Amino acid sequence: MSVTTVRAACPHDCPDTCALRVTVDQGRVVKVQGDPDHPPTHGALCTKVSRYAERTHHPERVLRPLKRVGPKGSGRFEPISWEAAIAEIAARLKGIAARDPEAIVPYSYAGTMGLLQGESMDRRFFHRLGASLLDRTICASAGGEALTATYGGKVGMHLAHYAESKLILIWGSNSIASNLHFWTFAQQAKRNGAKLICIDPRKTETADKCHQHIALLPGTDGALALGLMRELIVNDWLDHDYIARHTEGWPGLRERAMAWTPERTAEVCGIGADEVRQLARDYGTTRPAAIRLNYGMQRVHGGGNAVRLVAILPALVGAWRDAAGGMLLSASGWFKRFRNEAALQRPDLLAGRTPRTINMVTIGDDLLRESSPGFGPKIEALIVYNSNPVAVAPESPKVVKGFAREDLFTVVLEQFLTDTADHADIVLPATTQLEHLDVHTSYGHTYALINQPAIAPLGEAKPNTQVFRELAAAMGFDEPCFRDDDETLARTAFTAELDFEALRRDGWVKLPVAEAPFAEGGFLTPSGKCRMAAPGLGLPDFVPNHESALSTPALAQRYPLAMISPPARNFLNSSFVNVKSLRDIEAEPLVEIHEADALARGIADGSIVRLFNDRGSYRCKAKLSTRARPGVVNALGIWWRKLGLDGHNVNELTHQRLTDIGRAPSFYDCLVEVAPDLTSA
Ligand SMILES: Nc1nc2c(c(=O)[nH]1)N[C@H]1C(S)=C(S)[C@@H](COP(=O)(O)OP(=O)(O)OC[C@H]3O[C@@H](n4cnc5c(=O)[nH]c(N)nc54)[C@H](O)[C@@H]3O)O[C@H]1N2
Ligand SMILES: Nc1nc2c(c(=O)[nH]1)N[C@H]1C(S)=C(S)[C@@H](COP(=O)(O)OP(=O)(O)OC[C@H]3O[C@@H](n4cnc5c(=O)[nH]c(N)nc54)[C@H](O)[C@@H]3O)O[C@H]1N2
Ligand SMILES: [Mo]
Repeated sequence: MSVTTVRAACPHDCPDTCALRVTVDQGRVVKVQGDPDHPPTHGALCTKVSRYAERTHHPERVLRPLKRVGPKGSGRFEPISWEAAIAEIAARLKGIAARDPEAIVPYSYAGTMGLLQGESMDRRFFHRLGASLLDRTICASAGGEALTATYGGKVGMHLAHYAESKLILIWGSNSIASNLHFWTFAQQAKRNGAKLICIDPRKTETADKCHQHIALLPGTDGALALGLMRELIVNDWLDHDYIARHTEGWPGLRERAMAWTPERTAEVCGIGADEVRQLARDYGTTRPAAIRLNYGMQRVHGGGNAVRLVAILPALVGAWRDAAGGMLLSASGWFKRFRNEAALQRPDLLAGRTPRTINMVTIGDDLLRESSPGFGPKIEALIVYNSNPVAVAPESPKVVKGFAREDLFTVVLEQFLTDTADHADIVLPATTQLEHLDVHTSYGHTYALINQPAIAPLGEAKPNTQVFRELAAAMGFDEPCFRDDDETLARTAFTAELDFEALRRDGWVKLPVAEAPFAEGGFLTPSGKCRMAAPGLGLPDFVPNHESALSTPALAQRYPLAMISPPARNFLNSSFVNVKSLRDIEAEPLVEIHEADALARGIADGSIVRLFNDRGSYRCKAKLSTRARPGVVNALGIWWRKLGLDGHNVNELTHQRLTDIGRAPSFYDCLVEVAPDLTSA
């Protein structure tokens, strides 16, 4: 066999959705590179994905179906055949479905963002079965719904135009770690004289490279946006014409904003009043001004309201008039018109049934619930794919207890024996992106991509689509749609407006989106205006954290430190934690703590500490660091529990309370105390 190069797409949950060139030699992937011709990728890859051959050919890949032989969580399995595995799953599901199909719950997220392996045959299967629906809220729904309330969709600026901005607010985003291909454009802007300001409680590697860093307290972005609005008003830095023609609801919001003096804003945000004034001056007087908002700032109680308030700012100053002005949180809404979601997922197979919906955020509580009229049937079976909930869902003590239930039947489709797979009754070996076909949209740019399989499936691994095809057959679902192959699914995924032949030929297709999409208004709302007051939501306001000195002073006395747990640069959520070369860079689970907070607690740099609150405790290494501001600790995530120090990870401490909008988790809204770990002395 000769050496070949295949066009692929990165499947991971990241705004960049890179185009890949995969080099294959003798049926083995030897190199994965960024495609130099794909504009957003421009030939560059992050460290993680440039090591993709190591992940795909990892010696610990699950390559055969496995059946549990030890207690749940022990990770003790024996191999079984595919026939036996499918037959057993079908028999168990049939038995449960005969009583109540809603006792069966799918659990999936964005382990792959591919439309085929993530949301096609699986959805058809569960719709036909009448299983519970899953509210896929674990990441972006607070911000997503807030954006839709404001603009009518998850839409924003073009990535490439950031290069021409003169001011960029990098707001709740560690771009160098989690949005690397945006950073390239931000750097171009910087070289052209733009000012870059990072708004983040943590002094990230991105903050290091900006001109200014505003280290506000977690969950106070809404207050900062209101404070900025007041300064824009009193200094008359508003674009009155744009506001009059292209927005609705400003008079009410204007009145609300006037209560946010720089002093009040500064006090709530834990920053200086001059920082508020200067930020407003920069934003009100620089053109073009762009904001790169990201999901980090919406993982708090008031995350939805905060995104609404920030999303209004570009309309107030008329920033949208320039292609290099405005803002971007997500671009995924641009794809809506080109997607054939119903044809791919077939909600019509529900045949008039409306199953209950389980919120993936509260899986810990929900697995521990009994049947009740309000909840519906007790959860009896869980089919997990493209997700590692035992590691990533909030409040692990409850999640683990739920997954450990002996009466729960759990199937996990996985590439590796994750913390979740360890709790499965049956593990089914899944292919990686280099072994299956898929098509992709993006939430950070406007190119659709195709992923051609580079190599044959390793061992007995199968694509998710194939597993659900086989399960459908075993369940006796005989609708022809369950026989669609991946090629057919790929063609079904997009409407005729997107040229599928061009996608196949070139590897990607750029959507036709105007360069300055809202220069003349034209938002995707019914009125075409940017909505400050939104139906059902009214005007946005500052919503304090579930847990903070401001909202829960008594709790804050016992647990005085705010903990955030943003991604570690070399992991992607819990993916890649088991790739040794990447784990070696991260070394071990750690918490960054400011020197003042450490000294007050007798914590030495490099020592093992215990982070705790009423929900649980977690041991890791303390790093005294100016990356942490006083009062806030940064516990970088998301380690596999079993690769941590004591079989726990940071989600031992987080809670399941939801955001104001979007039913999302509040991972970064969490009070803790930190103490030296005496057991390790
Ligand atoms: N390397 C790497 N890249 C990733 C990921 C990863 O795990 N690793 N995850 C991917 C996924 S799933 C997602 S959703 C995106 C996430 O990427 P982002 O949307 O950028 O979100 P986070 O990384 O959660 O947080 C970004 C920054 O927000 C800060 N932050 C925390 N709380 C607040 C707050 O209250 N206000 C403000 N202003 N900032 C706050 C954090 O300190 C962090 O530096 O990245 C994707 N890319
Ligand atoms: N404390 C804290 N918790 C967090 C966050 C945080 O910042 N702090 N971030 C949250 C966010 S933003 C998100 S998006 C969630 C992410 O949570 P998840 O969506 O669960 O993401 P991963 O942890 O990357 O796990 C994805 C799994 O899917 C598997 N997988 C990948 N491709 C395939 C495939 O083709 N087939 C199958 N069957 N499996 C596949 C991978 O091996 C991996 O184990 O975590 C959330 N949890
Ligand atoms: Mo995410």
